[in-house]
Amino acid sequence: MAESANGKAGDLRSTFLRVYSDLKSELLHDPAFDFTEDSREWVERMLDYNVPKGKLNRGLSVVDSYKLLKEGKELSEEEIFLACALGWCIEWLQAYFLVLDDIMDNSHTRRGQLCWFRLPKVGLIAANDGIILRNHIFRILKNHFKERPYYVELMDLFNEVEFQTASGQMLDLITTIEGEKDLAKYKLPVHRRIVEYKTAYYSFYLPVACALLMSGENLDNFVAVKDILVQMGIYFQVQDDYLDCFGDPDVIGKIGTDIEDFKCSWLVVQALERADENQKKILNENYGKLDADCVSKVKALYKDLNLEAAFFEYESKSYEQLISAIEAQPSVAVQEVLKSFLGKIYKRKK
Ligand code: GPP
Ligand code: MG
Ligand code: MG
Ligand code: MG
Repeated sequence: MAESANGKAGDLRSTFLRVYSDLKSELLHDPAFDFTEDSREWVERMLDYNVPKGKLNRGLSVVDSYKLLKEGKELSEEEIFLACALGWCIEWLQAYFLVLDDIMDNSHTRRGQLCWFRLPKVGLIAANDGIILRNHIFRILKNHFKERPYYVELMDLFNEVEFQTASGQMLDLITTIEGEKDLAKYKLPVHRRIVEYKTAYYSFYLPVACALLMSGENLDNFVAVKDILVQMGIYFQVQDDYLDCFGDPDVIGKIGTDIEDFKCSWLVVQALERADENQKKILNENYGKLDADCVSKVKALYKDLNLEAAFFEYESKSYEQLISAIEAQPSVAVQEVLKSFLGKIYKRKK
């Protein structure tokens, strides 16, 4: 296993997927619970549906980052397994967030299939499945990291990041409360705060922080790295907001709901900055309505205001700023970790 995973990217992916099967099998035979046949089948189906179907960027980044921090040294089979297991903990965290986020956002599809809660047999059982997914993270950590010197740090990291994400999600949700909807609140700093917390910490800081802990580093010494990763996470969520409206659902695997949901999306913030009084009126009348005609009017306005061009400009500017911040980092290995991460998301279409 070590040989192939030290080699090409395709091999790493298959190694990573093998570790998924190992972890799943352990969880399905967890001695802390006396599984019935039905419950074991439920969990297996729920995991296969929700955990390994994404791009796996976050999870694979733990392994990539760990390798780069080891500066070309061959990794042992055990190190590869552990880095993959930590990567999977992040994929489990992501599955947990997405299962619940899709209920909260009233979404229809995710990763090219119906949202889990939309399956007739599932419904609100999905809420408990989210809790199970969350608990699996700590089962995996306990099974594989309990004897490691960084075990407590690792648990603390997952807890802190989960708290930040749930708090960001709260900000995202409370801006859309029925009866209090007010587009005048939607300014760039409000958007920035939401996306920093709901996306950046778990998607960008967490994978690198996991790799750093595994390498024996103290996270307190990486505040500047954290700051760059948070900036990258904000850029990533702006892309997500853009793709929600302008992406191809067949490519991104989900149908956007931000307009219907009255979300404080980067696009609506930009539209409000550029709109004249008449265009503001169109937004006020049509944004946040569960009606295809209203959604079309908002999308037509986004086109009139040339938000696609505004996004491309934001994208190049963010890229340049990130590259110069990365190149100011003293460690070349750290620079490589950050550049590899940025390379995976720059100009993404999904
Ligand atoms: C992305 O928001 C943020 C999350 C998935 C975090 C959810 C956090 C919870 C505590 C449930 P989004 O709604 O824009 O994502 P997407 O476009 O993928 O639905
Ligand atoms: Mg959401
Ligand atoms: Mg969502
Ligand atoms: Mg989105």
